[in-house]
Amino acid sequence: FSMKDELLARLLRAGGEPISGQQLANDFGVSRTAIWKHIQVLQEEGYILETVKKKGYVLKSAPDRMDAARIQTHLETERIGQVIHHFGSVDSTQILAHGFVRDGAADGTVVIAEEQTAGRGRMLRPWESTAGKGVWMTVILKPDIPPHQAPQFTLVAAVSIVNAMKALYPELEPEIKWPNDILLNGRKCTGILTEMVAEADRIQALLIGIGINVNQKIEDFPQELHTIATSISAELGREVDRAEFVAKVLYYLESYGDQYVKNGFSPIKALWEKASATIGRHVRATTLREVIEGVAVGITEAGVLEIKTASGEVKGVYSADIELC
Ligand code: BTX
Repeated sequence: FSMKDELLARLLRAGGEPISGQQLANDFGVSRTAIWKHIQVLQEEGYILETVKKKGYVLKSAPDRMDAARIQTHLETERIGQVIHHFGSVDSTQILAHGFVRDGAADGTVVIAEEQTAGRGRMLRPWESTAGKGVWMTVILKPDIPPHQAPQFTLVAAVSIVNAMKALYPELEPEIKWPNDILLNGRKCTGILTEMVAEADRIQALLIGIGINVNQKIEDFPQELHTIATSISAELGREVDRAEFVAKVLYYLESYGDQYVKNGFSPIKALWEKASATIGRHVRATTLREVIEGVAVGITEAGVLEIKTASGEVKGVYSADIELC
């Protein structure tokens, strides 16, 4: 971790008590001036720090940011999030994550940004990623499963996010729209984009891209999203701590991801169906080849959506846009 992160972690742990510059300098093996420089960087980022004479630095207040040290104070995982690369503004965490994978990133590495200027959804659609308001992250996983089992990780991620929302904000009733949307009161607040780097028979890495609208007001979204998008805070009526929320998402992602790899898809499938807004509904599925209308009857062990058409035929859909009719 960077020295800035270590310093921030120390200040957070001190819980409002001063820490002396000399002490920090000794512990990090650097000069007091070096410490002072990092304190200045934190101040520029919005952390309010006070210098108490003869005693040292005190952290008075922290802005809503997702610095590694902030997420890690809440983290309950063994692997996911042990390495976090946090950025201010990037084009897309997904693009950066591919670079980290090429450089041999460890299983569980998280790439997270305050803002994305070229966030993307499926089929290269744009993903709106307002600065400082959402969770824009890519989690790099290296599960020991064959490539054909990778798509189910989108559903594992969806179940994880739903459970993180329910654990922290029990007032919310998140629902999953197959395969990768999470809705609050019928509006989209989350998108998931799973990409894979693989050889013929083994996964080298999964890149689970997660975009969650957290603290936006409806006016913060561009006009075309006003009627279809929402955020956690718009539904709750208050702002929330994004770092705490990210830690909870990572916790469930590790626990359900491990469960999937160990015990197969059945337990996840049950959780998914419980949170589903799709099953039992009349849907219109637009795939690259055709439009299928009917009642969504369930998902298979492979995560495929099954739709029963008017003629009684059950069709499996691997990838599509779903409209709930
Ligand atoms: P998707 O293709 O299902 O959804 C994209 C569509 O959703 C857009 O065409 C637009 O209509 C709508 N949309 C765009 N932005 C938002 C938003 N903020 N809230 C609600 N609706 C929106 C979903 O693709 C997958 C999104 C993954 C995003 C993450 S963020 C971290 C990572 N980096 C990156 O570039 N992508 C992923």
